[in-house]
This record gives sequence, C-alpha cells and structure tokens, in this order.
Amino acid sequence: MAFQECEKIWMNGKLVDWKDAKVHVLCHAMHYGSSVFEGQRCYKTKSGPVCFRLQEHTDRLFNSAKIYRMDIPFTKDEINQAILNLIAYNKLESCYIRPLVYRGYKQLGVDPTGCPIDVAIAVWYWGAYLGPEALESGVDICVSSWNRPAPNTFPAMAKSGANYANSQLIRLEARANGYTEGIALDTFGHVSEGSGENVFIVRNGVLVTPPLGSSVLFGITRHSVMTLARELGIEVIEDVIPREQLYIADEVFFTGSAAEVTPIRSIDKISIGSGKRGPITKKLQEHFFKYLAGEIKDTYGWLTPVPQEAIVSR
Ligand code: PPE
Repeated sequence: MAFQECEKIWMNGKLVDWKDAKVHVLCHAMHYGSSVFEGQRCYKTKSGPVCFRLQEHTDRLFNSAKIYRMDIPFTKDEINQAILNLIAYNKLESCYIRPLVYRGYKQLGVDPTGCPIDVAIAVWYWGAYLGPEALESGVDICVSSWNRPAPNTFPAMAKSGANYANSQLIRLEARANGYTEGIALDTFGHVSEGSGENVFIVRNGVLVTPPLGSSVLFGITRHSVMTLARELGIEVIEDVIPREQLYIADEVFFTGSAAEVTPIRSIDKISIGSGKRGPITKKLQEHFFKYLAGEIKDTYGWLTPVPQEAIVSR
C-alpha cells in the first residue's frame, strides 16, 4: 500500500518536509542493515489520539540499540516527546509510528566505528496490515521453507533492520505461493513467528505462544494480549509448539503493532478449527480494540494522550 504522506518527518531533532527526509546512498545502514527500529500505533479515542504503549516501544528501541552497541544521541524522554509532537504537528487522529535509529554517512566498511548514529521518526496513516477483511475473515497462510535465525546469529530480541532480510524471504515466498503471510519455524523446527507478527494458538481453551527462546521478537502486542487474556480468565502459557500443532489447533492468530490481532483461517491449505475467526480470537480482539479506543479503563497505563497542539512552533 502506497504511503499516505503527511507534512513532516522528524530527523535528528528537526522537523523536515516529508519529501526532503533523505539519506545519502553511502550511509552505512543502506549497505549493512545497521539500523534498529520500532513500529507502533496511535489510536483515535473520544478524547483525542493516544499512543499505545509508547514507553515500552521506546524501551525496546533502546534495548535493540544496546545489543548493537549503538549509543542513541537522545534520551528516551526526548524520543517520546518527539513522537507525540510529530503526531500533533501532522494533525493525525490515528497513525502508525516508525522510529528508526541507523548508522549514517561517514565511511563504508563493515566496522561502523565513526559513522554517526542518526535518528528519524515518521508517522503516517496505515490501515489493516494483512488486508481490509483480514481482521474479521482471517488470513490464509503457509509454513515457510525459511527458518527464523538460529540463536546466537541474528538476535531475535533486537528489532534490527537486518532481521527483516529474513522476514522478506518469508513474506515473498508466501506471496509467490498465493498466501497472505508465512509462519517460520526456528532452527530446531519449532513454531517461531510470522515475518512481522507473533503467533498464538488456542488449544482446549488455553492460549499458547512460543517462548522467547524460539527466536521470536518480544512483541508488545503479544504481551498486551497475554495480559488481557488473563484478565478475561483465559489461561495463557508460553510453550514450544511443534509444527503439526498448528494444523490441529482450535484457533490460530497473529499479533503485532501493524497486524493487531489477525485471525488465521488456514495454514498450508488446512482449515483451522471452523475455518473462520474463532470465538476466543473474537473475544480477545473485541477486548483489545475496546482498550485501544479508550472505551474501557486504562488499567495498565498503556495509553499516552497526544497533545492537541504541537510544542514545536511552525
Ligand atoms: N515479530 C516480528 C518479526 C515483528 O516484526 C513484529 C512487529 C512482531 C513480532 C510483533 O511485535 P509488536 O509489534 O511489538 O507486537 N512487526 C512490525 C513491523 C511490520 C512491518 O511490516 O514493518 C510491526 O508490527 O509494526
């Protein structure tokens, strides 16, 4: 889906016009995948736009940077403020938020020492990640022939640009074979995650998701759904999932900031449960979306209101 452009992008502390938010072709990240990023959403509520789990995303951004020995030249508070201001400045009611930390332009060669650490934040409207009907009807997916990275290769807990080379292989293969998305196994053959989503299965009323050791990103939506499910009295466990468990699960769904909670109706052309969105998936979706819309109490302090006016003057 092409961008719905808005007015400004934040780059290293300055608001620049969308069309001018450019980098040099010889910047380090272009060649070696030396970037870390976040993906998060801002939702429309009756009392104005709110960022969902802003602090947790910023914390994860700093953790990803730490793993790659990148010192972000801004504080977490500065990043949070920059995000809130940018949404206010662009006057968006709801949007996707993409903070990016990357090794910039100075020299090439794998050793990035000396290249600047640049930071950019973009916001834009982004609809349903896996298609307009996906949230209700569910998606048809496959198990990928690509694995997620083995432990001690590309760290799965760091949301680094480099990890998305693997994600692209998964996604492109799925698309080439007529599927919306692929689930990858880890190098031990256990279920890991989608190219850009965590996976949950429902088995006899219990929600199961692969543990962090199965090469998964520590998804913030994953954590949110686990928390909300427990609140609804649903048992949730993290457990190693064999591939075949996917096919015989009662329900399977994806979670992610972009994908939100998306039901999976078939895997490798095998119908999952009734072949439609399952009752537990629906219940969780409803609870999740109500929370995001500010229709229920923000018990966990997950919603940060966007100020009505940007602090940065025009
Ligand atoms: N696993 C992967 C590999 C992943 O990329 C994401 C998010 C998740 C799990 C879910 O994490 P969380 O968003 O914290 O619940 N993928 C982001 C990027 C998607 C893209 O195409 O770009 C996202 O959802 O924003």
